[in-house]
Amino acid sequence: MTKILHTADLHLKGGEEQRYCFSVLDEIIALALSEKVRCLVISGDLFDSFADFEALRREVCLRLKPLSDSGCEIVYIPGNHEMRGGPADLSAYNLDPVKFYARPPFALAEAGGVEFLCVPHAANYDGYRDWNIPQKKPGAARVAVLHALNSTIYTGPDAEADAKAGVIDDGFFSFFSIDYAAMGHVHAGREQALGGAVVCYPGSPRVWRAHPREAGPRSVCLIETGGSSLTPRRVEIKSAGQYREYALPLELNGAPAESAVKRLEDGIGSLDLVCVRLTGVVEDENAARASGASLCARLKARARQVYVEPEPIVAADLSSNGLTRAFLAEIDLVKPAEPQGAEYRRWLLARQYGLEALAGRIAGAQ
Ligand SMILES: [Mn+2]
Repeated sequence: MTKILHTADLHLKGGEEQRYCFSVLDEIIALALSEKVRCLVISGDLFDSFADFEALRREVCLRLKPLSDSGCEIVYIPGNHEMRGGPADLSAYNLDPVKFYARPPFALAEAGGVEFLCVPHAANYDGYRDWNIPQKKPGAARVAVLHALNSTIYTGPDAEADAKAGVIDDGFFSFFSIDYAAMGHVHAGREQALGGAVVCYPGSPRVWRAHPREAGPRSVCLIETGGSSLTPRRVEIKSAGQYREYALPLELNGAPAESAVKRLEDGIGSLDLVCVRLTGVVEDENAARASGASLCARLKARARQVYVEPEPIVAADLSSNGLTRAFLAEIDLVKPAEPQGAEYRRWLLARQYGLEALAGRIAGAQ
């Protein structure tokens, strides 16, 4: 039995985020040590850019040294991000004690009875059927290490990165008798059986940016060979925090309801990246903007990073409109006595929708 830890897309970055990035790396290293894994596989985009690769690789190697000293093999291929702003071939770089397989088109390695087919990122992999790769040894497990898009598993737009990744077709996995494909590039995390292999994107182990595809717990994958299946077990990385997105309606006066802000605050962790869209109908755009600024300052005390985007519908003089006044008087009659709970939230939403409809109607009549 050989235990492997698989991660990808850490996107280590200097500057403001460096401390956060390294805390995530340290948690992954601590996990590899405590699980006594034989091999740590890093499937590309370990660094956010070539500049980060240059600036941080020495520090990364230092941090990985104790893991290597414990007998763990560290297998790493470059993704599309390592090459951003740098050379397309990084094979001249020595990342000792990390085994850095950057020479295109592939390298074969072996550790703990597992064969690793390491494929550094390339614009395309069209010629793979001509690669001279021996048959898999009887009884061995074969792991492909790739940073690429597979369109069967991930059908969405290639919006994980600004630069496009090479596409690997389904035939690759059966052609080389792959048992487990340790993939990188898709930050959301996916896995699927394809051509006899379990093809797995662990997803980014940290929150890289404010985007829905970065939502949910961040994790890495633990795999054990020797059993009947190479199904990965996901392990959550706690120091990553989470990406959380909210829509917070503003009142007519441009301020959010205090109870709604409190509820939002209660759901936030100190390591989270939080994005709040301010919605609703307001009479004064400046009041909405001021609320946004003060909410941002307030949430920054609770989270790692906060973005507040005021996007309300602005309808000046809405409350002096006769129809609006009648609507507000009417809906106030059915206001729940308790200013919290599901019933109150439904009432607020109904009031909000009503105001939005009225604002649209008044704008249309002008
Ligand atoms: Mn990538």
